[in-house]
Amino acid sequence: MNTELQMHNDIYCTFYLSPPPEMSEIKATVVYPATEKHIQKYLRQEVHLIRESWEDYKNITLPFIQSQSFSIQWVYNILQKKAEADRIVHENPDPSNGFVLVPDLKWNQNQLEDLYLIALVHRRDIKSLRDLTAEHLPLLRNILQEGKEAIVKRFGVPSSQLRIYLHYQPSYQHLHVHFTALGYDAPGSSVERAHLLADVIDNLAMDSLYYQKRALTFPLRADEPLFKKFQEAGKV
Ligand code: G7M
Repeated sequence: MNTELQMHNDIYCTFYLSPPPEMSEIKATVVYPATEKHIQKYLRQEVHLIRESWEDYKNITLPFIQSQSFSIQWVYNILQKKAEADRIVHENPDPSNGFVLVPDLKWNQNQLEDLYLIALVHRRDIKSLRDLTAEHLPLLRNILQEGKEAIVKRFGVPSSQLRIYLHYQPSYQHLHVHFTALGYDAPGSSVERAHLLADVIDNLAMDSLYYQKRALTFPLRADEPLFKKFQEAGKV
């Protein structure tokens, strides 16, 4: 490796390093054609927290989601084995309580430090955390149990080193669960977005309507149309 000293002071040095080509590979994700929403998603923006009551969900968020057409074709492609079929780590084929576990788009699978998989449910009628009731407990328990087992079997990572959670709001309105290495500060794993699956299961077991009662907090970028809807309703 080529090294060039930039600064030296006592026991502190900084260097410029030029790794050889075989060590400087860059993984690039291409979205083509990208919608305006994709472009906004990857731009740095001012972010605000929204505190969404159940009424806000019904009156503002849900109508907005229903008016949008952010495609989830990639999810259906995975579920129907039209894409990423060779990447499937585990599948429970049951139509109501089954799911597919695949490596997330963000993980190149070269190292376990940033392990990232995603479980996509087979049923198509659950948009997000807000739709979950005790009826979905068997499905959620399957994801938690079988997901952990599949990951330790395939990658040797024990469940005590996994962060297993849902996003609220998710980017894609088809229920999915994130599995990331605990030591990896994965994007979207912060408190304002991540809900641990084990906690979701406990909450639903205590109260079937838990997620149809409580307020949920989530971040929105200032230029997002949903943020404008909350602004218009005087909620921010
Ligand atoms: O919870 P949220 O909707 O924000 O997360 C969606 C997750 O799906 C992200 O972690 C994405 O990286 C992942 N993802 C998105 N796409 C378009 C794909 C895809 O085509 N394949 C796979 N395997 N993961 C994806």
